[in-house]
Amino acid sequence: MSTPLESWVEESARLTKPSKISWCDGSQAEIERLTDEMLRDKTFVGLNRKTYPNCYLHRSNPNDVARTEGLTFICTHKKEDAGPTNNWMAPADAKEKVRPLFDGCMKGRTMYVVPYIMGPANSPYSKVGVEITDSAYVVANMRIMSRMGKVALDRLGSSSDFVPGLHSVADLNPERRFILHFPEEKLIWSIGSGYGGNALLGKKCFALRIASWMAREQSWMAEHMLILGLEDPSGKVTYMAAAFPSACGKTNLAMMVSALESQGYRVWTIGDDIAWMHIAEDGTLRAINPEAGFFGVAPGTNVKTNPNVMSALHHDTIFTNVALTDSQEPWWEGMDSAAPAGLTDWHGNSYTSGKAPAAHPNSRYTVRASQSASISSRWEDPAGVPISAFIFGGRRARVAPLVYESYDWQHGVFVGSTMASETTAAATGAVGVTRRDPMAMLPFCGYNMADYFGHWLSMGPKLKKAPKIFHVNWFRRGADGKFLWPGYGENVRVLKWMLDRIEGRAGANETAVGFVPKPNSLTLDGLSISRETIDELLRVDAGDWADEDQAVGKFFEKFGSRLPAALGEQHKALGERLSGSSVATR
Ligand code: GTP
Ligand code: SPV
Ligand code: MN
Repeated sequence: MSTPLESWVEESARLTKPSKISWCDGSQAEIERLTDEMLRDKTFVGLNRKTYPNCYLHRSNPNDVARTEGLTFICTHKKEDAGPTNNWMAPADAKEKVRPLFDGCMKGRTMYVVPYIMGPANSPYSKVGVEITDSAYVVANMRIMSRMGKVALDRLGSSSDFVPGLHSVADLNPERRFILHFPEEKLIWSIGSGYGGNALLGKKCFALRIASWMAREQSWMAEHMLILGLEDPSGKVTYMAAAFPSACGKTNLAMMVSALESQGYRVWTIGDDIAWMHIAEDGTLRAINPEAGFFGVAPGTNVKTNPNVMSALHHDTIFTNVALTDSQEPWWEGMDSAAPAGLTDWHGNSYTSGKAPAAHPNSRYTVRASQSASISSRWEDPAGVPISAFIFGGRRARVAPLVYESYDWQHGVFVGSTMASETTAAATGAVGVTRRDPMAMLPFCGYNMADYFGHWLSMGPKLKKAPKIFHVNWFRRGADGKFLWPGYGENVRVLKWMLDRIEGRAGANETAVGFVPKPNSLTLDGLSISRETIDELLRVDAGDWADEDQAVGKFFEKFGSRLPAALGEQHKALGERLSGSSVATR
């Protein structure tokens, strides 16, 4: 008798017709063999062995450098269950359309079977997935990003409790690229891309799209959130989870070197992209990081902005689509002030300054989380860490103040559901366009977003003490077009204000959108920033917010009667506060 996993592997092999099947055990010998093969077939370029031991550069096909949201589908029986913000196909139609593309797609190639655990190997909250792929690069990345190989097979045993994901790079033709999710049967099919979230199926496909569906069924949360611990001078650590859209600062916030370290405030990393959160028996919300590594944005990363990751990247790291110096070291825009002479761009061509960037704007590094000096001693705690605050945030040149606090859980869910952000290079398409991205989950919610809002609303009251909900914006710009706030390690000042609010210490002014800090309640010592700049950062502009209010109304209309009534009421209340028809005090 074969196990459910063996049956699915056999069935997949009959369809894709590989010349060889390789079951990955995650061992050192295995990765060395794969690395040798990838160096030989030029999938990998070896980096400087002295300064970057065990580090490799991968150049992906130039048509395959970011997630492709337009080619990503949620395949449910009823279209309404995918909702107005997702692309939809009926499961039978999707399979009929895409099965022929898988037919024989692995001819002459090796099929790798990659069992993996999302979450610490010994956590009751962790889950097993198995990815079938014909990409050795995917295998190498999955080995860093998840607990991969024997450990996962041991956890699975002969059980059918795993999320299968079938992946092939096929011919990398965007015309024949599909990222399909079947949440009703917990299945993933991905073809035609070898990049990041399209191909590392444990990440966005399983840990967000499929898991968000499971989480709603089972009363937990799967969110596009970093998890950090803020240590105070007494040594007490308060855990916070923050949802910012792709390339909007999660990794950097989670790994920051605190500007207030001399005052005893430090930040510890639990996770940088995804949080799975369950209600524990004591009524707290417990978060685990389902991932084991960071697939982080390279451009803008340097020894000042993120020293922790910069030192982590000096060994056992995969770089994708970065530039290469003449001493075989990785390079990207924002690493240091000027491009060194003799640079090779991400296409592998000699670089000429002033033209296109040397590194792709969505170039990335893949590195084990344990390699960061900022990693929390509790990052693999099987019970998770208790969350005291949620932080929503986006990239907004205007409108959103540096930080504000919601009035209560319901209002906080409204704040999250109305989040907006300027688009980035993390997905294909125009960059810098403001769009609604609720809870940073627009591209990742595996079901109708109206139901997702309802799920959020229902979670707060189930908790003994619901986390406070804040909103931040590190990206507000002044009249000169420059960022007003220094960001990065200085963001700890905002985290400290949140901690002080949680503990009832910090002052705030009530505005129509929420509580903003009294300027003197922010710890600004050691930072040279003018009072005018702080005032501008905290300003709630009536005109901007009137426009915002309208945009929210339009966005909510998409969901029709499926939108939870509480959000309609929150929207109405915001309108009233903005027009001054209700007094500010509550
Ligand atoms: P994904 O991995 O795509 O989900 O992105 P992320 O949310 O983890 O974003 P990340 O921390 O990698 O930051 C993306 C870009 O924003 C990088 O170029 C950073 O340098 C820049 N960035 C991050 N934090 C700040 C900040 O506080 N201020 C400013 N100005 N830029 C920031
Ligand atoms: C994101 O786009 O939010 C990422 C990168 O974290 S990817 O894994 O490509 O989705
Ligand atoms: Mn992300």
